[in-house]
Amino acid sequence: MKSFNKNDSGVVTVDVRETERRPKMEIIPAVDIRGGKCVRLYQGDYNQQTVFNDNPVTVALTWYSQGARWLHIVDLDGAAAGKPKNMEMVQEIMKESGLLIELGGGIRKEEMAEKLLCQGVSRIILGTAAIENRDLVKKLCQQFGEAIAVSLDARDGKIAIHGWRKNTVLEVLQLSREMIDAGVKRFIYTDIKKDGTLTEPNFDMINILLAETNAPVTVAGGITRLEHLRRLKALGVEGAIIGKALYTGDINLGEAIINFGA
Ligand code: AMZ
Repeated sequence: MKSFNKNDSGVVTVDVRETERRPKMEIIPAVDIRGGKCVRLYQGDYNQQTVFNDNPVTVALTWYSQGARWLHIVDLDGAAAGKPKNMEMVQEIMKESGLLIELGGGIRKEEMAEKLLCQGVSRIILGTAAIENRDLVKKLCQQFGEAIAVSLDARDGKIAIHGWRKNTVLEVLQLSREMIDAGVKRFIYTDIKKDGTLTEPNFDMINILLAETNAPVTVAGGITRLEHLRRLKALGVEGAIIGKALYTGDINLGEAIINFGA
């Protein structure tokens, strides 16, 4: 793990605390925040929302107590608005939970990315910026390396941006190749049509993506059973993000971590 700091002269420094590669798959619970609450959407549709808890901090503490090290936070208001909207809540989660945080949703500006990483977010996720601002992606990767993840959020194989409300014609593999060229070190792949559906991950696409890229890939969308985690681990994904299945009880986080996690 690395952490970033800004010194009095405004220079960003890096503190390398731990560098070993982790052979195990990281099991990462997801907290999606909208209007300050912990929600899940169905296929990313803002009109199909379930509120699972009024207080995301309580939820984060629960996942921590069950053995999570990382928390995947999506600021859904931020993804729709184009800038983070739930930062107070994210800061509270960081302060209270001790979890390592990966955060996405509305991170589209250099200053914001830098601020978040210096405030203690361990990894930031860029979605829309990967399509609309390649220079930003390049610059951030040069400066922050593995702390930058690009999300490959795809509907029917094509990347979607702006809170998944805008479709593009770009395919997952095309974007992943272009992002590797831009210096991106890790990806998060989400199949939008699987997300929040409690069905199964898109194993076909995950296979293809893993065969194509050497960069670590974390996957999200549709993970509903321990069997899915077993298969994902066998495929060699870096991480598995679980959302709705944790909230419905389809997957018990502690059990998942003991069996398949870091
Ligand atoms: O559920 C959604 N509609 C949604 C979602 N979960 N829209 C965006 N996102 C997430 C992406 C990524 O982590 O998976 O927001 C992040 C990308 O945000 P942006 O603002 O960089 O495109």
